[in-house]
Amino acid sequence: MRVVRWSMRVGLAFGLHAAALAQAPAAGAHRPNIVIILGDDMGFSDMGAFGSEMSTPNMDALARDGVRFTNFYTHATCSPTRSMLLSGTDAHVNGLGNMNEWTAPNQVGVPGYEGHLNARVVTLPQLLRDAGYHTYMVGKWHMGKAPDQIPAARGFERDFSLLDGAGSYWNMWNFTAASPRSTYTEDGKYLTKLPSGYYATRTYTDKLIGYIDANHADGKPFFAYVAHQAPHDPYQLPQDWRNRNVGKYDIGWDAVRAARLKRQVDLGIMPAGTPLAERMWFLPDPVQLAPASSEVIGRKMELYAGMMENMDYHVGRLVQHLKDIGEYDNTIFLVFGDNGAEGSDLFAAIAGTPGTKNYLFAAMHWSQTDQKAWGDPGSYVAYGAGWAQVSMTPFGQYKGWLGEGGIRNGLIASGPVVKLAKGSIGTGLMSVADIMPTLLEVAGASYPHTGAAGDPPPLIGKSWVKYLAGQAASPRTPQDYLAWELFGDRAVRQGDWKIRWEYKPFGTGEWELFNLAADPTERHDLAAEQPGRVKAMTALWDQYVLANNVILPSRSPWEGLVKTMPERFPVEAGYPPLMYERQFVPPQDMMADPKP
Ligand SMILES: [Ca+2]
Repeated sequence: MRVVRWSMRVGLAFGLHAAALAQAPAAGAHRPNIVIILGDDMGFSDMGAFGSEMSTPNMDALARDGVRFTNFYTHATCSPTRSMLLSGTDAHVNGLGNMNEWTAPNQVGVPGYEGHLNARVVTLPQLLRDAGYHTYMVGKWHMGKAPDQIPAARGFERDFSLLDGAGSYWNMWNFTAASPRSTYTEDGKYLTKLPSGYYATRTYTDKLIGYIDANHADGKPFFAYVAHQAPHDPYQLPQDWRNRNVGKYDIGWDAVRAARLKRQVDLGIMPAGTPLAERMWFLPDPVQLAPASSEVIGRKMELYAGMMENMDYHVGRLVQHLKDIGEYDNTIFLVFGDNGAEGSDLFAAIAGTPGTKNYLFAAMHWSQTDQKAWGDPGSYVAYGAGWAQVSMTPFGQYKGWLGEGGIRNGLIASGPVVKLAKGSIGTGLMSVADIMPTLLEVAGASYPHTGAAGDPPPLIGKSWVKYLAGQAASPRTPQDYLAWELFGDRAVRQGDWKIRWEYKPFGTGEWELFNLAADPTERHDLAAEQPGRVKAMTALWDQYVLANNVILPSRSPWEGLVKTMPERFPVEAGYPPLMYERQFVPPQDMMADPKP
């Protein structure tokens, strides 16, 4: 109760004196700081607090001090999620209706598909800054590189940013011949080189701590957007983080996934009796792998674990610093991954065709394939679909797709506005688009009225303030729904129900229907049994398309995939029997030597 009254009071005060805010820092002195920690491609179960075997004590401590949420949704890839986070509007409205990298011919020039965060929207940092917050960003931006599109132009007072979607952790190398160098900005200036001693995760953290300290004396609250590159591939990391899990993953993805699910049930993250989603049909049963293959494949997951553990270490440095300067207790933390874990081979997609310029570029700059040097500059390691499914335990599919494994993520919220029991687990239906209205309410900032021309577009999310205070069972009513479209795949969730349309072979090329309360891992398509419900939910989809100008792409990265992947067959334990047959050993008492 106290928190809500407090924010209403601040909200009123700020509504009345909005223009004077920037000049009145003292008025906001007791408003909480806000830290968003985003893991790039970090999976639902990759934090210890969500069932991981990896060592993430610092994020786990935030979970113990706060609340974990298990029904939180992002979008299926990086830039659409980030655009919704920072604008509170749907990706098809704010410019990321498709990833810039995959804009389809029929989307070129269409408003909402600019490939960067467009000028229609106002951003969270812009409004928080207007409301008297310091606004800091470190890490990956991925929402435009032109001078009017960079973090400094979209509301960040200080920034150290990688503008690309990914890149080396050690230097300015990027992936393609057309874009061979990553672009970075610092405080709105494009960098010619990186600071000495650069390592992405460490440098981002150092920079942020510097920004916080530089302005600490003025007493204004700050908003920090910590958009870590980690644990996105390539897995490049310092030597002393590479060998902390040696041999741990040689047992293969099925065993690790089963152990994670068991821990999730013990922790209360998933209900008892939850079955794992089926192993993706094109992956081998790891029991069948030869020892050398197990070791090589396991090594990739060891490095991924190193990426996670190193990121957690730097999260811990930030948290400790806030404790040291007396700001921890007055800081809200939101920790989550921006989409499902990455199961597609990005490097093969970019550089995999022999004879192309990208292939030549990769051969020159990413040629470090010696396993002992995995993690060094020039090495490219990604863990593939088997481990991505582990990262998304217990769900099916992964980044890029609209199965739960593509869009559902673990969320930790802690700090002053979180009044639910410490260490508890919330199951309300939440969206990344909710974060902007939530934080505006917390900060006492208001969203501008939508004008006659429709700008800025209205916020689509629901504030969490009452929910976090224990005054609502969920931010959403049973009628409210969430919807997604990316690369032509579509989904709607309303209450416990979800419909999903995906390209073959991940989907069926038809609408599927799942009851996520009874079947969280989407094993039972109920569309044929409940045509009425499918019809009602596809009407919501139609509504979503109209409201957000969704243009299904004329070309999709998934088209033709069904022809390039192994066909799907039902999986049945013990079949085919030949794979499970053991060597025949005759009874000892019937053995005899050959006669002369
Ligand atoms: Ca991502």
